[in-house]
Amino acid sequence: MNHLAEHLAQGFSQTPKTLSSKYFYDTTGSRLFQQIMGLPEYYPTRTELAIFQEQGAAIARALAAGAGASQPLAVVELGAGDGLKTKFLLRELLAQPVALTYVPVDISASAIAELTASLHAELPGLPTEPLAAEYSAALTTLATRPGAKAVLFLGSNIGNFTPDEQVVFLRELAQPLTPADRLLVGFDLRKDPRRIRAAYDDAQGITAEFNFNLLRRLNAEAGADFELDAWQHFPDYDPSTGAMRSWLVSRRAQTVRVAALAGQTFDIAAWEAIHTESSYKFSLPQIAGLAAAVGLRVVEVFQDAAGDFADVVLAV
Ligand code: AVJ
Repeated sequence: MNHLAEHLAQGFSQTPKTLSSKYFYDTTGSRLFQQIMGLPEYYPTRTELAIFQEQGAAIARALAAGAGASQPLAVVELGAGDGLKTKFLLRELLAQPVALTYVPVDISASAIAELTASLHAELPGLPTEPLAAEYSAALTTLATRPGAKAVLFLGSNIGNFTPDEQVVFLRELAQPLTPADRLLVGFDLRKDPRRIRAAYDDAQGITAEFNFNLLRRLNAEAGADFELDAWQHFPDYDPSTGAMRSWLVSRRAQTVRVAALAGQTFDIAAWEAIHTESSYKFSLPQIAGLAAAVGLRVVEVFQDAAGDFADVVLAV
């Protein structure tokens, strides 16, 4: 039994049925997410990019401050993706008086391969140690690698975790850090709920394709027989909790058969919803509370002028 089939069996035994957004990112999914980042409705990427373009030098100084000139600095990025935004920060970090190594970590092997190639071309002087792996592998790197670390967790990837998981994960990230280390976390901030919802419900239907790709992947890799046109992409935002959630809603009663689960079948009721992603939105007091809960101090907060997004430097 493969791990995707196992995940399906586990997620479909829950109420509501659930699939993890980490399985969005096969080659097709990574390409679709790149398209999403360029959509007019999807503001987070270009907003964080603007923060790096306008305040990159100050962010780089804050990240390198603990390392000083005496020890090497490893920039470990969780969920590096195509690295488009990070390249701006890396250029600024290369201007700092510190010996730099970049360790991009991503669950998508194709994204890591493309990123490595583009870094060799665009930043040939930067030693790079790519890792095609889940976040947990990065935690091992953090605990065992000598020298100072700047850990990057950008793009509001943290929003994919539930509030409880956010605390657990940040605590795990903070645990191996020393006073020389820094953590830079990107948070998408609470704003007009209609703007938030529109970012996950674009007019061109790319986000819907991204969501459907999960079913396509289960068909290809777990031998499932999901019929894509029997499903609807449905995003909803709860402004009281900041929970932006994506669902796949079944348009009719249907039965799905999964070859990799020895032909096991799952009955899905008409208009039953499968939860596929959460993208939590944050307030600044909430971010401060999260940092305090895991024993981190807020060193500096960088925001765009409109207050749509925050990049927060944290330290032990
Ligand atoms: C990559 C997890 C930050 O939640 O905004 C974009 C993924 N999902 N559109 C997000 C995503 C639908 C994105 N993250």
